[in-house]
Amino acid sequence: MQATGAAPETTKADITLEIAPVTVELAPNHFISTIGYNGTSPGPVLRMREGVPVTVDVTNQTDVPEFVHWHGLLIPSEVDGAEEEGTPPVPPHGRRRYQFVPKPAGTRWYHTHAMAGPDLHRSTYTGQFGFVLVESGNNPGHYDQEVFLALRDWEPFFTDQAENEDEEGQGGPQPEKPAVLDTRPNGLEVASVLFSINDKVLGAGEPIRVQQGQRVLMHLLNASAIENRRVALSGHQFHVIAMDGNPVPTPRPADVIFLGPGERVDAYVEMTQPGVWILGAPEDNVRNAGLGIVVEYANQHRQPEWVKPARISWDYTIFGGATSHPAPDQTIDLVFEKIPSGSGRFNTWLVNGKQYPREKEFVLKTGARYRLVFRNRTDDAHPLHLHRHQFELVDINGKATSGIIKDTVVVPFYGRASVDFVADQPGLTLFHCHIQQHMDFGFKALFYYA
Ligand SMILES: [Cu+2]
Repeated sequence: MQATGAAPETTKADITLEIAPVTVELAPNHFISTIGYNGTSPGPVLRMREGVPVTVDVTNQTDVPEFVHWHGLLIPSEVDGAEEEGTPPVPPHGRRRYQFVPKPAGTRWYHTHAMAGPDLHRSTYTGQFGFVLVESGNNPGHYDQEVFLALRDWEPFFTDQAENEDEEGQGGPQPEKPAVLDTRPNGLEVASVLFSINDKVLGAGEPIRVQQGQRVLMHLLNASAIENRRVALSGHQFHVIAMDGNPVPTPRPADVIFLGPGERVDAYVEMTQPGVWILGAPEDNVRNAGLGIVVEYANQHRQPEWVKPARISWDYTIFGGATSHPAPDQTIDLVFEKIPSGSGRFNTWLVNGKQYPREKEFVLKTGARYRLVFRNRTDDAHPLHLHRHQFELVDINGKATSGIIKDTVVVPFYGRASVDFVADQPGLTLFHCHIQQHMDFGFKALFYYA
């Protein structure tokens, strides 16, 4: 394994990525200007072979340093694509070579990992994202076609009107709700009024064309910098087979799929209901603002039909198994809090009472099994991501599960979740909320190895 830039660059790369301004036609005569990969957004689907070394040459045609993060891959800090872990940047108008051995197999993704702060034209607010499919020699299951669907929002803006209608945890147990709530006025949050799946708003692009009797494998990704999202497919059910690229112990149907920023779900759909249907957000305002795509059966020409799903609730644990977890060697409590307007116009986010940067307080022993207890004492549902490792869900708000292996999990507001992981990837390891603004204003921590 060679670190970034260590190989003679006379050898040809397997993959080249160019970070540069792109124009995205979200709808006829509605163009937006952003930054993308190889002239598009999303960038190309990158297919890699599990265990086969890959060389990626990245050129950066912008004026700012960039990082390409390989989300969900178990690779060294030097190439993981996070400044906090010591990955060198792709310099402005420069280039850098990433070399690593992709693993494990599954639906991963790549995206920028720069800071944005108050600049809504930087980092994950731009179009720098795409799927990585790490393929193994194993049979991935039978399907007739495969589609990649990335959920996005565009033209972000600051607002003091919090959008909470989609948050998980309403009516739930709220075990971390403080006895006394902080009622100071909130800082600005980021919102959007224009949504898409891949690069098109609902109805503007080509439909997913299917035939009766087909099984279609859908790779779903929430590539938003901002919000947790749901999608449903009118007239059909999703059959969830993997989360964050990893097969779930109990594959089963779901009317709605819930995805926090950074999360993926692989699901297949049996095409047994001829017609023209809308796959989209169950919230009318979000779907009507673009978050959807048409599914069209052969020889069907009617207007796309939307059918509101019966239930929109989401529960990770129903996809889990019943095995018991090995006892962890150590339990680490992580308490998340918000200081309303703690950074002036913006909120500040604390992990165990402190915002990043912080002391070297989380030091892991190689080979040990850790339990992280996420205590969310805020009124937002946060998608929490651990770099360079995968964790197993232990419980969500006290509901136990096992065998669900993920790299990102949404902790309900005022909720609690526990996850276990084995410290088997020495090197600096970043942990953060995948909502860009939360991460930039304190919601992150570094794990060290002893
Ligand atoms: Cu967050």
